[in-house]
Amino acid sequence: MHDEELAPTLCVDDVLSAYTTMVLARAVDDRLWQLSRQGRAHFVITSAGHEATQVGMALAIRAGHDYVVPYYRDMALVLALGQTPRDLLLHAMGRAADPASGGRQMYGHFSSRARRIVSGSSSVGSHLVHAVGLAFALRIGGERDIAVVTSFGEGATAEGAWHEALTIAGIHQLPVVFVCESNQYAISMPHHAEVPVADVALKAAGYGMPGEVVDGNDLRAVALAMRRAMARARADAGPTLLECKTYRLRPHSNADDDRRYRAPAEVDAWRARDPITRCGQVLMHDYGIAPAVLAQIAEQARAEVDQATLDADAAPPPHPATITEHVFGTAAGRGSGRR
Ligand SMILES: Cc1ncc(C[n+]2csc(CCOP(=O)(O)OP(=O)(O)O)c2C)c(N)n1
Ligand SMILES: [Mg+2]
Repeated sequence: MHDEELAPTLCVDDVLSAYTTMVLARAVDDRLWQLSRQGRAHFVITSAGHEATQVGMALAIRAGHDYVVPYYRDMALVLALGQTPRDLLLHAMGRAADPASGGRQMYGHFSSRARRIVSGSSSVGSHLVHAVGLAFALRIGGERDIAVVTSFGEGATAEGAWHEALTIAGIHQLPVVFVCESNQYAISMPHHAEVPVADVALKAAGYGMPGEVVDGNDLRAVALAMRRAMARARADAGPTLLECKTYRLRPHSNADDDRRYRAPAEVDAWRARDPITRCGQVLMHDYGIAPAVLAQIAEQARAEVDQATLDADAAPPPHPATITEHVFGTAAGRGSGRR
C-alpha cells in the first residue's frame, strides 16, 4: 500500500484534478441533454449532482488495475478513470467507434477493457453479482492486491440480486467495495418506499461487513472513505459497504419528468449544495486556488466538449453489414474484442 493512499487529507493536485473532471462531467451532461432535446441522442441519463461521489471513488481506484463494475449513473466515474468526452458522446450518439459497444448499447452501459470497466446489464442490481463473481475468480486465481469496485443506487438494494451478491461477498470475505450512490429516489419512488431503514449502510452488518455513511457531496470525505475500503480489499481483509448520500439534480433520464414527484423547493435546496460549487470553494479557501483558475477550467471543459461533439457527430454509425458483430451467441460476436 502506498502511504499517500491513507493520508488524512488530499493534496492540492488530487483536488484540482478531481475538480477538473467534475466540471468536465457536468459539461458532458449538459451536452447530452441538449443532444437529447435535438433528437441526436435517443436516451440519456444524468450524473449531475453525483460528481463528488463518483470522482471521489476514482481517487482511490488504480485505473486499469482494479476492476470497476459501474452502473448507468456513473459517467463522471468513467471519465475520472480515463474515458474521454468523445468516448461518451460516441456512445450516446450510437456511433461505430463507440468504445463501450460499437453503437449497440443504450447510453449508460460504460465499458473499457483497458481500464477494466465492466459493462453492466440493464436489470437493476444484477451487475453486483458480476462484481462478486469477478472477485471470487481473482481469489481462486490467487491474485492479490486487486480490488473490485461496484456502485448502485439505494433502490437497487431492494433487489434479490443485491442480496445474493452481498451474501456471497460476506461469506467468502471477498475483496469488493460496494458503493451505494444514495440519492433518495429510484426514479419516482422515494427512499422509504424501497429501503426499510434510514441508512443503506445499516444493512452491512447482516452481510458480515462494515458499513459507513459518507457525505456524497464532499469529494474529500468520499475519497478518504474509499481509500480505507480499498486498502481493506487489497489487503484481503474483506468487503465494505459505503453509502454516499447525495442527490441527482436532473430528472432520472430524458424519459422522466421529475416535477411529478419532487417539489421544486427540494431540488433548489440541493442545487444550493452542488458538489462542484462546494469543491470549488474548498479549492479557494483551503488550498489557495485563485477564482481565475476555476474559470479557466470551466472554459476548457466547454471547449473540449464542443470538439468532442463535432467529432462524434462526424463519426459514422455502425454499418448494417456488421449487425451481428459484438452480439452474444453469434459466430461474429464470439472473440471480437473491443477496447
Ligand atoms: C429489475 C429492474 N427493475 C426496474 C428497472 C427500471 N429502472 C431503471 S433505473 C431504476 C431506478 C433505480 O434507482 P436506484 O437504484 O436508486 O438508482 P438511481 O437511478 O437513483 O441512481 C429503475 C426502477 C430496471 N432497469 N430493472
Ligand atoms: Mg436512487
